[in-house]
Amino acid sequence: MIEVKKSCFITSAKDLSSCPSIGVTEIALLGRSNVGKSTFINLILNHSKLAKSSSTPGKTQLINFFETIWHKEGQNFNLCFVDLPGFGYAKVSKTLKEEWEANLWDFLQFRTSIKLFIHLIDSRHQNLDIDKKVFEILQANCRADQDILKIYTKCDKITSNQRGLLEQKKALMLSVDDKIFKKNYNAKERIRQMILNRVLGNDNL
Ligand SMILES: Nc1nc2c(ncn2[C@@H]2O[C@H](COP(=O)(O)OP(=O)(O)OP(=O)(O)O)[C@@H](O)[C@H]2O)c(=O)[nH]1
Ligand SMILES: [Mg+2]
Repeated sequence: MIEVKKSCFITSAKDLSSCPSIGVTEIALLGRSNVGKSTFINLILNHSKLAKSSSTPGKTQLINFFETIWHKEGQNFNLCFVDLPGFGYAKVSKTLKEEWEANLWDFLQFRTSIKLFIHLIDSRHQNLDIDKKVFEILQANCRADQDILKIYTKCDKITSNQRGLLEQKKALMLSVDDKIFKKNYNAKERIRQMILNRVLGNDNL
């Protein structure tokens, strides 16, 4: 089991130049606005309100950094989760959207401490063009020391048959409600384990 020993908010930044200096291994959360990125951080870090989530899309407007220490088999792992504003949020002005998207790609391209991109997909809408496009761009731009992980969110909103299909495909699933999963399916532990495997594969922490 992975134990989450400590988690805290570090800072917010509006663009690449105002980000904190590069330190520990970073994991960036990507996905459409409202897909559950901030909620994901709270669930995975066992914290109810570390990242601010909201039912109103467009809640996260800055790049937010959260550091954590995970413990497994006598070893500590220092990680930093980066909560990003969602893409595809329709209600902001075109100029603001373009400005933010340029900032986002700048950040993703030049923030070399990011070792893992977690691409969150709403389990109810698994094949949206915007997600396909983002995944393609990530794949095309991923460096050799970086990896991508797809995770399906809001799995309480799909049927158990649909969850079964995702499980057959070995997809990672998450939900605010753990009880919807079968007894032997520990969603958070699976995800933490996969995150650690991916970053350890890329980086000698
Ligand atoms: N039913 C259900 N609701 C969820 C789940 N995860 C997140 N939500 C809800 O979805 C809404 C959006 O969640 P956020 O975590 O704020 O989403 P976000 O991707 O950070 O959104 P932006 O910051 O706007 O890009 C909130 O009302 C959450 O409570 C889930 O697993 N199940
Ligand atoms: Mg958010």
